[in-house]
Formats: sequence, structure tokens, C-alpha cells
Amino acid sequence: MLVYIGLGSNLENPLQQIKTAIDDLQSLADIQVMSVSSLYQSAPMGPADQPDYINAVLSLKTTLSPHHLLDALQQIEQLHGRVRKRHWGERTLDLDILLYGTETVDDERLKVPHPGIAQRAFVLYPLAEIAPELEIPGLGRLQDLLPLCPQGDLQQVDKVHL
Ligand code: ROI
Repeated sequence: MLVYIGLGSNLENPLQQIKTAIDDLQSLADIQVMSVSSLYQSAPMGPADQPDYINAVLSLKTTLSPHHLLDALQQIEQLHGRVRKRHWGERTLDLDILLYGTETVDDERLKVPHPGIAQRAFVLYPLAEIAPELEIPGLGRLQDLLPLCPQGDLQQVDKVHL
């Protein structure tokens, strides 16, 4: 299955958190990372009294089910010492399943496509970099969503090589 993952961090050297998380994902036997966007910086969505975020999006191929993939992502978040301080608050690492092929999942633990995807410049623009032709189940073409979601202060700050 072709899956898109969103990565975010705004604590403890966010650039390094994202780069290490990409390496962590690549090292998993059931996962093959296919492409990675540039790294982007933006002001926090939500409470403003927290550091800027670094975000990226990657695509991977996996044989894991959505929930087993979520388990693997949460293990990596734990490796990075994630503590949830408050709702919509700062975090060392956030790994979200954005899309799982064209499948939808909707239960207490997991919602795919990720809710809010269309309102988040820090997801849409990195996604457009690696998958410009993408069609998002229930939402339509990525290219049609971009003009509805201003880029704001989002800026490319670094590139990563696989
Ligand atoms: N804001 C930005 N800019 N980037 C994020 O990854 C991010 N993640 C979040 C909230 C707190 C909603 N704000 C964010 O979870």
C-alpha cells in the first residue's frame, strides 16, 4: 500500500527530530520510504505561545495494516521521548497517517484521511511537492485544495536525501 505520512516537531531540535524519524521509518522491515518532501517551518496552528514547527511529508510502501502502521509510528514517537503536554501543544515528534492508499478509516483510534488535512498549509504544500497529482478521498484533487489554503508564513528551510 502507498501511504503518506505527516511529520511535525517543535521541541528539542525539531530539524534533527524530523531527520532521525525518517531514518527510524526507513529502518523498519515492513516499510520502504519512497520519497520525502523538503522540511518546512511555520508558526504554530493553535496556541501561539509555543515554538515554530518543522514539518515534512513522506510517502512509503508498506504491508502493514493501518492500525499496525499506527502502532509502529507511535513506537517511534515514544523513542523520541514524546510527552503530550496539552491539547494542540508542543511536541518532540508527531507522526500522522495522512492517506492510506485510497482507503478511509474512521474509528476512535484512527481517522484516515487525516481530519483537517485540507486546512493545513504545513501538510498540503509538502504533499504537493512529492505528489502533485494526488487525489484525496472525499476531498478531491490536491491541486484544487491548494488555492483554498493560503501558504501563510510556511517556508522551506532544508532538504533531506534518502
Ligand atoms: N502547527 C504547525 N505549524 N505544524 C504542526 O505540525 C502542528 N501540529 C499540531 C498543532 C498543535 C495543531 N499545530 C501545528 O498538532
